[in-house]
Amino acid sequence: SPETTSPFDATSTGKFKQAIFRHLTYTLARDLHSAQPHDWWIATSLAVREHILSRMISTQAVHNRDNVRRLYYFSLEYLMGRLTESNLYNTGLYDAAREAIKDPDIPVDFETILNEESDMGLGNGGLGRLAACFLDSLATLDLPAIGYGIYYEFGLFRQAFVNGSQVEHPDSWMMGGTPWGIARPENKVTIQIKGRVENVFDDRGNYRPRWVNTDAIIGIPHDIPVAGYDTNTVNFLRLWSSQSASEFDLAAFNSGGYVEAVREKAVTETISKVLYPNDKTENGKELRLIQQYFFVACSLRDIMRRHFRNPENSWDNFPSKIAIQLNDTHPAVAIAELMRILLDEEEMQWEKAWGIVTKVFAYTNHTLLPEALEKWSVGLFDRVLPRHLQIIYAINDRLLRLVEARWPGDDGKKRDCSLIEENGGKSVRMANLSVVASHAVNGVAALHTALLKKQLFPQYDELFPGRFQNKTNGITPRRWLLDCNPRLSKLITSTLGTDHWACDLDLLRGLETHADKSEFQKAFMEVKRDNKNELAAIIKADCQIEVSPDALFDVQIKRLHEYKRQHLNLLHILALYRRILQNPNLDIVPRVFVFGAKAAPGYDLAKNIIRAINVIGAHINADTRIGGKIKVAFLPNYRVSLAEKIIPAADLSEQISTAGKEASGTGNMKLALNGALTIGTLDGANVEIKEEVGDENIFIFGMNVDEVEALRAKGYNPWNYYNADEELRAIIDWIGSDYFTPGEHGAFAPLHNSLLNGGDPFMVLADFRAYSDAHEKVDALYRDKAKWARAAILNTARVGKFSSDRTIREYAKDIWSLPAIKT
Ligand code: 26R
Repeated sequence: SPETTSPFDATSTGKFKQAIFRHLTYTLARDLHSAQPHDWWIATSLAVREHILSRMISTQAVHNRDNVRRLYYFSLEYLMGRLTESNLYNTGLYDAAREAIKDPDIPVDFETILNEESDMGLGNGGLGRLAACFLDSLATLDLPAIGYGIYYEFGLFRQAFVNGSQVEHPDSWMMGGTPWGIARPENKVTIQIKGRVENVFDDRGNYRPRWVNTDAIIGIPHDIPVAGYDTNTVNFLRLWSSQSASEFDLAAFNSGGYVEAVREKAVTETISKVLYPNDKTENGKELRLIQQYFFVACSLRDIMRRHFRNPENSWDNFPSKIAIQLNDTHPAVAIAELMRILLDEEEMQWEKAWGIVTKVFAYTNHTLLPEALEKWSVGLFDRVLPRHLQIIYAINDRLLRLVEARWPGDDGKKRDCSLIEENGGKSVRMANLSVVASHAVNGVAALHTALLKKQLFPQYDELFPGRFQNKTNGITPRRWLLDCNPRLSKLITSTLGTDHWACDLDLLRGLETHADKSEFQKAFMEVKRDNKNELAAIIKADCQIEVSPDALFDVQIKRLHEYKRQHLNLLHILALYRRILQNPNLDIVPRVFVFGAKAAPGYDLAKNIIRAINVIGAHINADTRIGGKIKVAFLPNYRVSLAEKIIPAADLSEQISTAGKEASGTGNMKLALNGALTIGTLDGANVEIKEEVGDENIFIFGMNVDEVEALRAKGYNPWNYYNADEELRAIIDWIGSDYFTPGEHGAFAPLHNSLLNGGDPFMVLADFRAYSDAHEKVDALYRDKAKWARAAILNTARVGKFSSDRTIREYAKDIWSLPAIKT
């Protein structure tokens, strides 16, 4: 039974304790009495790190000795969250550590110690968190893999609210040192940027361009170990920080320009300073392109060093040993860099070089939104990477010849396929480059992949049949159930009689037979209630709002974006508020609306929506006339560690994007796994969640993709909905008035305007009535405690498909051909 299989006896607890004290004294040079909670966190982390590092060394020794095929995941973002707790769980040392810390000489409790850790927030949202879940699954499945990215000194900004408005603060997550990043200066590399190309021909008349007058940048790797769950495999994430290669500019130095010389050096070092906080396109920002090139150039050098240090290896077996996955187009310049190395440095023939490149690379697309597709103006590209631009043009020439052969004389097809967009100024389309140079291109949910083929890249789907495939996203069940929801985990383990579900999530289907048992329903909902009480305490502390665990916790947590439609949620809140004011005896289920969302700093409408939710929420919370029937809590600084508190406490999961706009979503999976019911559109992975949990256990509403398209084609006019719906009209007028912001006219004008005169691009008004009706069904079901409990249980029981283990197995089989290596 699970109770007796725990390997953590007094010995391991004792050893763990010794390790903590040893690190406190000999690594941190701290004395027992002066040690701060932060020191205890570092000492605890170093105690578990020892175990992880010895496994990492042996894993890597086997991978290197056996010259195994590896996957290299290239991503500008990794949203890792906290590492100490998940590493304790994955290594099986959690119980030992918790017991060790009960020692009377340790004056802080376990939770306080774990709370000392800053999130490693090196990502914006879905794409970055997906990369982190994938690393966990890769290691857990014993797949040889290395993640590559940037060691940003500042991750995604910390969010505060001032008068309801978002203000950004720097996230100095490294301050005070992190035990998880291991600098490897011995593996530093030097890369080149800028300069110009000299067109030289060799004796035989071959074009031998020379890239000259470049600036040199040094990359220093920092390794974050990634320990699999319940296995010896430890992979790592290698993140680069930039350093100036040139010593101080001596001329400036000697002429008294000391400060100027040092500043010059500092510019290079800004490359790895900060994560760009946008999830819409960052076109035209030179530093962003330099970040992308810096990290892929360093990573390719590192891959080559590893490959060629084995004398058996050559370029001929390079593609059989190396698979590179591009996490969106952000690292796509790697394609041009590998071509440059092969053509210019290795003097390889084009066809051979191109053969290697296309075998090595595969590309994942994460968005269909046109404003998030990366494009670089040819002028900027030429300034930063002149030789790479030439190579992209050369790829394009060959591509257009292929297109001409396939569709003779068809200029439209050429325009669609070209890597260069010619709209006034020319720009490089990074998505097109990625599709053309990859042997596999995947979308992240079935619907998304279908739209990718049909809407975004029909020309390439015809030109390269079979290249596009689907890989529905997943989440790691370790962090998103086992670690974050210990109460539910314990209940599941005792009910199933095994804890193996954490690496075989389909086992949760075994809960189905318990879904109708009132005993189990009671236990399941008690877990939920305890989790809601915990979240209520956080809401009290962070928002100064009292909420009751009897209320339905209605949760929307994700980046703030028009297409995600937080403003649709707000309209519903206003409708409820108005209905209660009109009828104070209205019998509704009390609700707490929980929000968590950061807006890109330059995204004014998103910021206005945040302010509207905060200000209107505060007004509602303070209105004694409504007897606390609805409360609105917008938790500041949404991040991974906060998600881990919110998700286990959620009753209802808001997944309400305009159909066709959310590629997949992964929060939807986390919430369903933790027993929240979804209210959502037929968008992204919601479609597949519905298929798994069954129509009765999800609230689907609104237009589907075809209906959205038909309405758009017909000519969408939000005024029609405004005029036809009395309640909707009253609410929108409310937003447009200064009712919630006395004396401050037009406070929500950007929001108000986007819904009406701005044309309501995401069709909020069109879906409002269906959304409101769906919420009435939610209300009705929630009143029936047994029925709700049953549906919640069935959500947990039936979403095993969305384990990132399943996703990674599919990538390993269909894209990477990557065998597992048990070490
Ligand atoms: C160009 C740059 C500024 C940029 C564009 C877009 C930077 C970041 C993004 C974020 C996008 C690509 C993203 O996070 N997409 C999300 O990926 C998730 C994982 O696949 C999906 O679940 C989610 O639906 C999608 O929005």
